[in-house]
Amino acid sequence: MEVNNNINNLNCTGCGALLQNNNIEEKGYIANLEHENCLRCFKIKNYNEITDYNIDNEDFKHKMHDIHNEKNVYFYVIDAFDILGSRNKFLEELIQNNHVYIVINKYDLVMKLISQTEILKYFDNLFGKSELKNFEFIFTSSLKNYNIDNLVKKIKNVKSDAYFIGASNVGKSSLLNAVLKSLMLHKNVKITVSNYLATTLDFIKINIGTNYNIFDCPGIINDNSAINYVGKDTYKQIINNKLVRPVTYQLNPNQSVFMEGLCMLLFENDHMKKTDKRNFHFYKNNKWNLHRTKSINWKKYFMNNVEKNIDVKFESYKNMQESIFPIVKDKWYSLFIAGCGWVTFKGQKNDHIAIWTNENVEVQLTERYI
Ligand SMILES: Nc1nc2c(ncn2[C@@H]2O[C@H](COP(=O)(O)OP(=O)(O)OP(=O)(O)O)[C@@H](O)[C@H]2O)c(=O)[nH]1
Ligand SMILES: [Mg+2]
Repeated sequence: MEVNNNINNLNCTGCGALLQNNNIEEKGYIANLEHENCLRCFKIKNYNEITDYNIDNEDFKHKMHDIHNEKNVYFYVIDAFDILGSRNKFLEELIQNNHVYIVINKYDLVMKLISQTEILKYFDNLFGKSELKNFEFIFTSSLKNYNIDNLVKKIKNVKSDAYFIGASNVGKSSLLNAVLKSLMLHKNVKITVSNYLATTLDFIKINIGTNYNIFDCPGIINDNSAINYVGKDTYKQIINNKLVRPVTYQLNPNQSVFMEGLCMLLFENDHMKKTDKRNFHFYKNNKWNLHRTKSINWKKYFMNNVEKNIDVKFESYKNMQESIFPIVKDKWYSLFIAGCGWVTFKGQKNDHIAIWTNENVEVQLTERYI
């Protein structure tokens, strides 16, 4: 019996996986040899239903090393909402000497909240401290078709192969679909996109009629992000696809805010008068509920309320850790929790702000974002 492991070395045009009709459990499975898309892409496109495979980040990193050379141009895509959860140190190191377009995508999520000048200043400062040496920014929204023409211009002008890289779910494939649409080439190729992680499975080569190719790359699953600890049925409650509406809490010293079983903001400040208050502005998925509680009871409250709305999958609550940020200067700050969004507040000298979450979830204090 002939086993058709891989059909003339064709790749699925939706996710890049090598097509095969041997094993339904493996990526690239196709039942009908006339189809261009694998079964998984068909299910995503028609039923928004994802088939999970074991995604090997290490394998992807090796592939990135293999394709990397100093001439490549990179379009490094970042999520304007989840900046910390979408940056990746491995990638930034790898491409540090290349020409990099930092594409701040999903700009629609924040564009009504911050001016172009302010957002540019923030990102300039942030990436000025990174490994990248030769970069420029472009703000886009594939959802609103914002600035896609500008992106197309940049792509047409590259003098080398170009790679769309970044974390999973930042919108790399959606951007390339928008580019193809703007060039009226979308009838030829339509890349599969989804709300879930790890949609694109292998490199997808695109040619728009220039001398060079463009590649859509699989996203890296960032292990610093809280998204890794959320059941996929509740992704929608954490991954943000709508304009963020900040929620403000006025906290007394020794009050805490419970953030849906994923983390807790602790404001324990004995140096303050009991009647003093500070405003905390939470930028998170609008569906995500917050709850204020007394600091004395916070751990008990947390344990009693985990997994109420969001299906949190921390293996053990023993692996929780408190990241404390002592404030040394009176000014505005944004405290990011990877995968979740951020909290903006005006800190005062001697304040202590802390986040309690799983030890693998990265928390970072920066200048005020929004
Ligand atoms: N609000 C908003 N959502 C977007 C935008 N671009 C993409 N999305 C959504 O983000 C999700 C992920 O998009 P994809 O294009 O599949 O992301 P990706 O980076 O290719 O993901 P991987 O293939 O897993 O690496 C989808 O639900 C998109 O609809 C945007 O500009 N704004
Ligand atoms: Mg993709």
